Amino acid sequence: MGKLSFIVFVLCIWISFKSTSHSSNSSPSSVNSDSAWVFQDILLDGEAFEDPQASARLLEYDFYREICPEAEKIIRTRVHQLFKIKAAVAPALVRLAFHDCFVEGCDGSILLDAVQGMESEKDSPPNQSLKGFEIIDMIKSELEEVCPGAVSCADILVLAARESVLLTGGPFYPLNTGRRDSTAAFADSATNELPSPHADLSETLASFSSKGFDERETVSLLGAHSIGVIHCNFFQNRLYNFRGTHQPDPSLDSEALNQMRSTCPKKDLSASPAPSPDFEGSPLPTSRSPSLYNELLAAPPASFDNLLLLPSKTQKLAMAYDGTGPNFGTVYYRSLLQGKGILYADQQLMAGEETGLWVRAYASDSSLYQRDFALAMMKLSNHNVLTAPRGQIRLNCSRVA
Ligand SMILES: *[C@@H]1O[C@H](CO)[C@@H](O)[C@H](O)[C@H]1NC(C)=O
Ligand SMILES: CC(=O)N[C@H]1CO[C@H](CO)[C@@H](O)[C@@H]1O
Repeated sequence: MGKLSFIVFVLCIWISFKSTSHSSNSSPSSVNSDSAWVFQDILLDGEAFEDPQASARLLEYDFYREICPEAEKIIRTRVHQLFKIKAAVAPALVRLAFHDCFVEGCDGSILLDAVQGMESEKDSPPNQSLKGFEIIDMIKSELEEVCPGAVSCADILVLAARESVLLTGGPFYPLNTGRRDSTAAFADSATNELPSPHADLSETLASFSSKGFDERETVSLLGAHSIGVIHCNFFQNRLYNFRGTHQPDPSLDSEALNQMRSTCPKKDLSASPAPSPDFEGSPLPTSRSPSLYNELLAAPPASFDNLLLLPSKTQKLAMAYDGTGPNFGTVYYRSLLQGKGILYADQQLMAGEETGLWVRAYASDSSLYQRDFALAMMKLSNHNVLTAPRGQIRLNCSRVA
């Protein structure tokens, strides 16, 4: 099955190259000159930029083959090593890439620190619990030693996320490279556009559709919740006081309710701040506390069983779908079928006819899910990318060069 999916991907890429050469009306013998033509077309035709996937045609297969041939291997090796020490790096990196690509495209803007005159996406409420910045920084430093100024932070991020998906049992998907880094961050967009864990189905669909994802793709992308943990803050209201009713969410299965209540005891709501809207759940309740990298260095090697649960302090205050390995995806969709979705936004997928159909399909057909998830991740990773001469290659992912 893996082989078949791979062939499908290679076909997709081949088709996209083919359509590229048709649209540019130039000789199909040279991909490079085709790209140059397409590039001109796009520059001349401003409307092309309204298609968030248009610039992705300017990415190339193995873009770094000459300027930094070891780049992809270094990224892969580092992610594998860190994952062995602490598997929580995988969901952290997938989530980081999602947050980057969803807001203004995959341009590394999420990685920028705030400076005078520019707020950081990191500091927008949905980013409060993001982790993994240190990992990207570490990989970047290594790449800077090997081939200075060559590899973009945006590419490092999507490639690291791909390795993470693969390591947790998800599919491989091919990625072209050549993304460039933004020279600005988009804190307002990050606050307003990221989907919320409390969103109902129509809000979730509207949010994904504004980025060009249809219902099928939305359902498959949400399957990323298979991995990682979700802090109680993000669903506490469903357990005790759903929409001000002082009752639990009626769509929640009673067995799941009891289990979730014992993990997340009732707390004095007046004392706690409203949870920040964060679609991807939260590995940690507070802001950028101890760096994940430092935690990694301090942590003993994790076994595959406990590796998803992040720092012990918060272990008891979070739930997970435990969908790694062969369970990637299917456990998540099966739990939705049983009314055991952790986030309201997850469970809402059962509230729509078409989305419910895809939940059912993915729950029973893991290879269909792997294929759809791979295609959706490719699309996400190509969303609104920056290619030369736009953007830049940062030397330090945390600041504009
Ligand atoms: C990258 O930039 C940030 C913010 O300016 C700084 O704190 C950090 O030390 C820099 N990292 C390296 C490796 O120079
Ligand atoms: C990880 C990170 O930078 N978190 C920040 C998110 O935004 C809040 C403010 O909205 C900051 O206080 C956090 O430090």
